Amino acid sequence: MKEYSGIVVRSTGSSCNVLNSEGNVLECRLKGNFRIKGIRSTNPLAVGDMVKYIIGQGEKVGLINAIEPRHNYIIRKATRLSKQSHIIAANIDQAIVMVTLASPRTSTGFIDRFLVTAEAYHIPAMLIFNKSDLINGGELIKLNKLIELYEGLGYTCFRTSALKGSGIDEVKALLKDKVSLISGHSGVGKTALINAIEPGLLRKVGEISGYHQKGKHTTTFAEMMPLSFGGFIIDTPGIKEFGLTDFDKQEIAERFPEMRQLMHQCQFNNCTHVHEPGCAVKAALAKGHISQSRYANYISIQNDEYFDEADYSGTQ
Ligand SMILES: Nc1nc2c(ncn2[C@@H]2O[C@H](COP(=O)(O)OP(=O)(O)O)[C@@H](O)[C@H]2O)c(=O)[nH]1
Ligand SMILES: [Mg+2]
Ligand SMILES: [Zn+2]
Repeated sequence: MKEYSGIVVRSTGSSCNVLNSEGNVLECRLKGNFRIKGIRSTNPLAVGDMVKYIIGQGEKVGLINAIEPRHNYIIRKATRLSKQSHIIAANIDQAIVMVTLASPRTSTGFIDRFLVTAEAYHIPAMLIFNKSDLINGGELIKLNKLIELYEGLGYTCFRTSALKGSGIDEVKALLKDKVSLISGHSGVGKTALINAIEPGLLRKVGEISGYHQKGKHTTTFAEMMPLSFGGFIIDTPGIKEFGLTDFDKQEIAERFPEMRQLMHQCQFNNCTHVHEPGCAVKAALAKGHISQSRYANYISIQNDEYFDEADYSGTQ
């Protein structure tokens, strides 16, 4: 039997959809009790996985017999206390967080948790500030300051209005030939953006997946969509938190680029940058070289319930 290769574009656990090199999508199942070494996951396959499969003459469903090694993947714990995790997506080139200062307003806490997680996975991250058509006056000043802050930290920022079509070409250039994960609160405009980038894409994907979307995704599974101009976009509907990774508390400061630069100058090498004397991070904060909101979110992330569990490090 001939072997084919393809990329997983939808995975529901028991079966998945694979896009093959001819551009066709077909349903595949995993062979037997296939296990990937070292990963305790509720779903052995995730969108973005490159697979090999065989399919019998006249058969409708393919059989996956190999998964290419992942160059990265992002996970979510099945539950907070669970040792098992759910793989959201694999082989991601960049992670985009879509935010807005209009409604539903995105907090910097949400933004910074997203960025910290992307840093932990070494996935380049960028921000899209959507609904720019609704921002003016004092809010525009706040938006400019936020963009200045994040650009200054090395995160590319885009301003878009998915509704009016502004900033869309810049986003298309960003997405071209890359696998991009897009995340953000429900209602910020992810669907509107995808529609602006490629009209009809969501409908097409919906038809292939065999479910009908009445303007809204009802699924909680990540969906990977091929872009006609090259590249893939992964929408993560229903996935509230991008984070919950397997890194521990001591690593958090390293995931803040502005702290990473300074932390080696602290008097104590196990400095938590909270109350210790001779802390280079606190000194930079006092001088205004580190933003108040970034520092506050660093403290807040340190206090996240997630990190109270002693049991997490090393488990996936
Ligand atoms: N004014 C304005 N409204 C927008 C914009 N983008 C999306 N919306 C509206 O915001 C609502 C939620 O958008 P949707 O794309 O469904 O958000 P999603 O949940 O992130 O996919 C819809 O009513 C959109 O029409 C924008 O740039 N400007
Ligand atoms: Mg949506
Ligand atoms: Zn310190």
